[in-house]
Amino acid sequence: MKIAMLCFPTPGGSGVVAVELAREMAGFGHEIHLISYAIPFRLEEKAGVFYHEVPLRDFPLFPYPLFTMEVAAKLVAVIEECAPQLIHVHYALPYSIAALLALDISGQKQIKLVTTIHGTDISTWGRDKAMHPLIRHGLGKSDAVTAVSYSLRSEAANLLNVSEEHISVIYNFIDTKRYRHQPEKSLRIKMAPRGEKIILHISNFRPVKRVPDLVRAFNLLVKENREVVLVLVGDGMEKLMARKMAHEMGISSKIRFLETWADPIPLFSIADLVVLPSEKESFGLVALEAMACSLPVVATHTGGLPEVVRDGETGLLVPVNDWIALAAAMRRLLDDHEMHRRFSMAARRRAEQFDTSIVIPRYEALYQKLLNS
Ligand code: GMT
Repeated sequence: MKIAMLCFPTPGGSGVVAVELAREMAGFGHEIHLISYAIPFRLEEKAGVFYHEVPLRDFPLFPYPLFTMEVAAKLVAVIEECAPQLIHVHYALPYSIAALLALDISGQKQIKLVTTIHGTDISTWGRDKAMHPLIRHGLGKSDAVTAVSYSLRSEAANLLNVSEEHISVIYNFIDTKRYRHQPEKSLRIKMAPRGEKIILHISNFRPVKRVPDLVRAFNLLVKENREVVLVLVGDGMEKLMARKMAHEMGISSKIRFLETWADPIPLFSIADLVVLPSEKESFGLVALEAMACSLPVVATHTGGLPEVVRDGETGLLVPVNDWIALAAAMRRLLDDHEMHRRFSMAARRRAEQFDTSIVIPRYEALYQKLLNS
């Protein structure tokens, strides 16, 4: 098959899923044309994966760039040059609309369109009624729509008043051969020189990630004189706020602020816990990556997280916006060695249920079905 895939290049789950799906499909002998406005995060060279960059032109007359048009124009060019049979867009807006425009312009009616909804394309844009006609149009005109969790599917159906039957759930996936516990002693010593327990958080620090809740919860643990460090990885709007809070609480020396890491496996492998205090998380790819590395998860009971993290088995789920409960869950797992060991093993087993070998064939079957129809 020849497939064109559109995704965002910034560090984030939807781009990671697109890149990994492209790699896996190329591994099965398919030709993948990945389209984005910058080289996607974690994209490595792979035979069968071809990258096409959307040029973002400045136009001094108008303040807002014509992003959707630029994407459509690039897609028209890719359709002409590479003749994909199918377009798979990751994130409903603006990509499904750009793809429909490109298909209309190119006149290639036989090319199929698949849209995968990932999260805030529904939970944020879907709350803005003015955007409903566009999202509904993008999803309604797609030949197939997939959601990364049941929770996201029902949220989309409720918010947009579309039928759940039109949306199939295909969970995000993980290569459990690559993602596994492989600790580096030197990294552990660097992060926690006094043998402290390591609490890890990786995100893009958007308000939806609620990083301040984690800093507050961590502060409670530090004030109990526990030997703990917090490793905060990534960049985004609330990083400065987290630094400021840490400074005011007098706990800066206990927090390591790291830039975005392309390969998180070493960090998952030295940590004792990963924490996702998010307000909303349609799936929580970081939780799955951590579990594959045998790391228990403390997270909020929201969105698709309960579908990934088994509460009381592979992690502990707490209410959103409750840092006292967050601290209590972290405390339980850090103090109870037997529970931690059990959860680590169960986390790995749970992650294996999302292995690429199980999930990728579902995408392949979907593509094949559409091409045969
Ligand atoms: O939709 C977003 O907020 C961005 C998106 C991303 O690109 O990081 O994240 C979403 O998609 C991921 C991959 O499917 C999921 O693992 C994340 O849970 C989801 N984020 C939210 O729902 C906030």
